[in-house]
Amino acid sequence: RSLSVVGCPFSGGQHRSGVDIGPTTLVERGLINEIRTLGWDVEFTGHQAFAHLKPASDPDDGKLKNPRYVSSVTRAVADTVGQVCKAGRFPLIIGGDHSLGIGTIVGVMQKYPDACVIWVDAHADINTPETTASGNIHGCPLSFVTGLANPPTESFAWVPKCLDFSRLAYIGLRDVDFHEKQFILENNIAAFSMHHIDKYGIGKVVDMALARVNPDLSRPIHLSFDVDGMDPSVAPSTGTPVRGGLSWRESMYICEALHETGCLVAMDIMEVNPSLANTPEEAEITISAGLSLARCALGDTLL
Ligand code: DIR
Ligand code: MN
Ligand code: MN
Ligand code: MN
Repeated sequence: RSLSVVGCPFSGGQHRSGVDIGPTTLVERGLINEIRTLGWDVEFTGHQAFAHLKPASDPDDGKLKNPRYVSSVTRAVADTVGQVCKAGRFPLIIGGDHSLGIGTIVGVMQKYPDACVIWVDAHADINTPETTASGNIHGCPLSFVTGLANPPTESFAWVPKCLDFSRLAYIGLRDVDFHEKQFILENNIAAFSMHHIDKYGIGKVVDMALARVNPDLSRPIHLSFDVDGMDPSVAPSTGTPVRGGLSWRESMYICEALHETGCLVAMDIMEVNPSLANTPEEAEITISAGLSLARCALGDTLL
């Protein structure tokens, strides 16, 4: 069991600075050792360097903000993640904002073209360049990789359509834009909101999500975890917190249950932004949450 930590200090997919110190902080707080303790052979050779990819000028592409920078960075991340997967290693990608999901999904699909994606998030992140109200690309990655917007725009012409709607499941949704709801319904995407978690409990919801996208556990699983899927009481230091989210245990349960399938091949931990904390305790609990999500997905057991 070998794993590479891919640290992605990047904030260009949204407007709040500081999410780029998420990965550096997680590593400073002991991420690498915690994973080694679980028995993994961990490779970490420093965070990805993106500064040289930043263009001198990056005017909006339609509504999209920082299009060239986000495109170059996510393309580089796709290459790195693809190489890690092809080397038979598990990529643990730590962000950074969720536009990085473009790169992580494209990279994972290079090695595992039939993988399914479990997207844990308060948001659906499936706006197109036309429907985005914010212009922030972290609200768009799933429209790019599913081909809903294909090609997304000139600046993202390199992005392949690599994820079928039938292989995508959401857990934790509670702040979904009007057009995103239409896309989810029209394309019959498996979507489990907080309402479903209240109604059925998290155990049943994970089972139902897997029944939709991986019924006989024959497909590899890529878990993309946006920490704003968690309730702000347990993950407050993030750019777009939304009330009424996953509890600490519900969040950890998702990771444990996906680990138990034996199908997990990649994981993203995104949108940790320690600089947005109002108090040191807020940063502390959010970082602890990120570390704990990683441990639970990588085989830490309660007993
Ligand atoms: C909103 C917010 N749907 C947008 N998305 C966020 O900007 O497209 N995603 N915050 O994480
Ligand atoms: Mn997200
Ligand atoms: Mn989100
Ligand atoms: Mn949204």
